[in-house]
Amino acid sequence: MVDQQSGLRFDVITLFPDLVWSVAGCGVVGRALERGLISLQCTSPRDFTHDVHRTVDDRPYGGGPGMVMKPDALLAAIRVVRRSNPGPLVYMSPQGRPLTQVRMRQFAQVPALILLAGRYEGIDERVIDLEVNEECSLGDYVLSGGELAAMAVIDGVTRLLPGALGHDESAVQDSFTDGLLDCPHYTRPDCVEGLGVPAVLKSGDHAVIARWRRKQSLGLTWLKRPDLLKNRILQPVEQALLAEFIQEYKVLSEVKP
Ligand code: 9WO
Repeated sequence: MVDQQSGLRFDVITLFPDLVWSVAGCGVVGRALERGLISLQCTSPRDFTHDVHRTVDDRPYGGGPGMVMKPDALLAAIRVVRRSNPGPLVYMSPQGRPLTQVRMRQFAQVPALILLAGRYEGIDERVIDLEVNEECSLGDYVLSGGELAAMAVIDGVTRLLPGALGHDESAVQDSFTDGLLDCPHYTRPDCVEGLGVPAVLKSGDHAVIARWRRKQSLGLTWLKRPDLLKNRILQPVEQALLAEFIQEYKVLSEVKP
């Protein structure tokens, strides 16, 4: 049973548990594990094989290059994990629905998740039919396996859990909490190879600073990720800030080119 005290329970089904653990030991996820905010278990389908070679892959029906993850050991591993993890099984693959910060926030609300990391050219489709609750993608590119994608989910979800970040870190003001890109950040020294810090950030006027940051977020989203603004209705205040940014940007690009 899921221990309520042990926080969000992650199970990763993977042929490379060492890879998962090597990533999980570091940073925010490592600390969350130490503090019991999350728990993590890895299960390898290889431990559910019965032949001497511990075979987990086989040639694809229909021919062609590459191998496919065999369904038998994989299904056995999934069913053992399901006995102690009641969460949805998420298969990480480029065929999945693109992950978003909204989905990360939803995952952070569930008590348990099972992440399936494939290898080779993929898993037998019938495992998807029988056991996969959701297929998720990080983006339109192919990795050599789903482990790093599974770790991206664990990382993105863990940092949203209450108490996962230190006082100085903040999950509230990041990129995408608001559907916009983050504003630029600066720290000491005041001058780096001739480049200074926007004066407003040294003004001490928190209202003016907040306004500048909002304007930068809107403006940089307009410049770098206009797709994010497409399906979004800007408040009148935001409209005005973006208009200001665009005006300044046009003036700058007239003197600069
Ligand atoms: C290989 C491949 C080759 C040519 C055209 C399409 C292709 N897709 C794949 C493929 O999906 N390989 C996978 C390797 C099988 C499942 C696990 N692997 C994986 C997962 N690679 N990349 C991911 C992944 C997961 C989530 N978000 C981005 C990438």
